[in-house]
Amino acid sequence: MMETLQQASVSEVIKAAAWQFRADVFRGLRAQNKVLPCKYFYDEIGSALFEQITKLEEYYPTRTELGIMQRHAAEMAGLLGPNCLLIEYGSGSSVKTRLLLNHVLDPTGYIPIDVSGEQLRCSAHALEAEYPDIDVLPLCADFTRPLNIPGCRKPAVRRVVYFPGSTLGNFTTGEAIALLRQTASLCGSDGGLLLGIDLRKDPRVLEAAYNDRQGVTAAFNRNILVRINRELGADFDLDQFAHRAFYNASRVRIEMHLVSRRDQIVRVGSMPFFFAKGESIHTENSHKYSLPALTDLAEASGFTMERIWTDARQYFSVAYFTRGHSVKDSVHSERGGSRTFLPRLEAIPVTL
Ligand code: AVJ
Repeated sequence: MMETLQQASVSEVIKAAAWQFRADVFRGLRAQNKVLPCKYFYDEIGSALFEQITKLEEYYPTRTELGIMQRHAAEMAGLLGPNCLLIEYGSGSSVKTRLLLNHVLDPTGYIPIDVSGEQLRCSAHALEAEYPDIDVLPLCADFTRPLNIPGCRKPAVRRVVYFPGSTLGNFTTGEAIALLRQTASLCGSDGGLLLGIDLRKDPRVLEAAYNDRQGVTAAFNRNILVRINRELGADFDLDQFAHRAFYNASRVRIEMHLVSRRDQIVRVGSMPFFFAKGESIHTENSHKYSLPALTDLAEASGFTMERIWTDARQYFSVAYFTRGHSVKDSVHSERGGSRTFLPRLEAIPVTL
């Protein structure tokens, strides 16, 4: 059953988010090497475009991860154990989550977290109907910010964060470690992290996945400019920015850029920004991991690698990290409130 959370300042939260978007865009476009944070891809249109990407022949990650989940969800659920509170980072359409929820024994609750409010509301609604015994408590938030995890009716034995979709790949190593350390603290000493992450492979396979023939990825990339045009009153000419995605071997990542086709001035509100011909806006990194690199990541973040599942081609992996015997941490009490606190403007509990 879904509870309705009371939050006095939802409109304030929305205003703060809009202000943050403007600040991030201005800072990114003023920088020496222009950059836009990839989390801003996911407005309603961007989320729909990403759903389309996941169905492309060239884009192997989603269906590969789904295959791993289909094959091993029961075993994963066994490791998670009974009565866990499942928290999901970047829940999107929650397709993979269903595979887990079908096997986890009496979860006390499911907390999907996503920046895309509309999609979150829709998928949480559907899940609530499908799993009437589970408290579904969606949070519209940026999961890199401190989170206040709402309490459920039943106390949880452990908190498990499910972080699928290779979203962690969007973070640099330093950012990834910071996020996972925060996650370790969020889920406590008995907690776990189930992480879905893309693996290193033939660069031709990688580059094809981000340069699909239908141009859906190009549209997804340009949509961030469409969003800036609409929400910040800018005049980006979409035809004057080329989609570019390539494998950066030394940094082990796919990079996406939007490259200016000519010298041009773009106005965001009344603020002009100059683009030289060939100058790029760096819009996304998608880091690719090796299995040893994943173990290192776990260790650097206060976790222990418990188990790892991959597909036959070793294209993608799902890893289960626990707190093992690493950093000591206090035990969480579901009722006693969490160690992290909620700055008022960080998260919108979604009311259904
Ligand atoms: C959603 C972060 C997994 O990095 O592959 C897809 C997003 N960008 N095509 C990825 C994306 C271009 C994606 N993740």
